Amino acid sequence: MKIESIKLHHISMPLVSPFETSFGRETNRECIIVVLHSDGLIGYGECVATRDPGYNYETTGTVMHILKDFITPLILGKDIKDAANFQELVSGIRGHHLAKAGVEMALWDLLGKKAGKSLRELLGGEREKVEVGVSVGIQESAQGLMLSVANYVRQGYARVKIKIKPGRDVEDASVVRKEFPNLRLQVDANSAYSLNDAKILAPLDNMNLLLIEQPLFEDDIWDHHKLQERFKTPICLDESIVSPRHARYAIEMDACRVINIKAGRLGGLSQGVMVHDLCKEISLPVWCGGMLETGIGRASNLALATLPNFVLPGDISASDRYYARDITNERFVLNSDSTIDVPNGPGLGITIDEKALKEFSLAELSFDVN
Ligand code: OSB
Ligand code: MG
Repeated sequence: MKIESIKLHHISMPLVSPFETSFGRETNRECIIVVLHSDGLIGYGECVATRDPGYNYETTGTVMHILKDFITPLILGKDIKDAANFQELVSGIRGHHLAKAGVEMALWDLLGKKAGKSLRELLGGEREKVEVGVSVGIQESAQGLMLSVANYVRQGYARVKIKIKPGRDVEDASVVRKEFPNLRLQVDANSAYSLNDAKILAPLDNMNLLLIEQPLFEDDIWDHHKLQERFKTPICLDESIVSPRHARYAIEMDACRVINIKAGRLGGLSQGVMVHDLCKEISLPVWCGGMLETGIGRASNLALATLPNFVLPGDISASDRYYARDITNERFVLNSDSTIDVPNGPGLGITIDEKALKEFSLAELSFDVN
């Protein structure tokens, strides 16, 4: 596909409610939307970097910089065959996975539209709908958290993840567990603990949690091994797994028993599929993580989560859990069995609400072949 033009939209969308994690609180979600033109077709992608470098070192600012000054010159006017070809072209750029993944997503959308196939079909996914859960941010109090969880359970979410941080961990989890003894429940610390202070997490091991996500620093795969040794609950890595190699390291070190796959963090859907395949070989369960995506990224996550080894529910909630207004015309809704239908139109299977995109726009950049 010859890339004839590239458009970058830096947008900010109001969340229906603030989302608080161990690294901060977001009331608006910023991200970068990538638009590629080729042969009369338009491909859309989403770079999931946020305004602040809290989850990852990348930000909407660094993504704009890397896309404008490094990725665009490498791909504009080029004929790109597939995702592997794209990865080869950008292989000289170290890191900046969130930036690369947004472009790769737009390329997949184009490839699907050209072939008349959905992204699910291109990736080889099997299911028409995927099991999902909801990720609940840190609330004012443990009681407030319980009420928030109750509200999501009432809506039909059969799996709930709660965010934890030092001072808001064991009690929060135990209040929720008491109220919902049979709920599929998991926690996510977003790297808020060191191996030393992880002692305080010990009671979590007796709360029948599905998993404990990323308790330690992102570059601490070895310490996660030490922690996993002491816990019967599976440790799940998110931030630590930035490439298929890191997935292999974590597996070889027995640093986790579950992996959260995010195409953004891994540098693209193609890398997400590689981690999936690696884990499938040894029956290590994976699930699809989320980054409060717009309808674009949500469609991509749903397609990825149709691969067979996504055996745990993903952080892919219904559109109304995040945004009153989205930039896609399609809105994703929760089915009564805690699943969401996977789009089956060509590519990502979504269309853009241009008016919304414009209204949420903070800045825009365009690059054309002459
Ligand atoms: O760690 O999984 C995470 C959101 C932003 C950054 C990191 C994370 C999250 C979530 C939200 O947990 C998942 C979602 O999109 O619903
Ligand atoms: Mg996480």
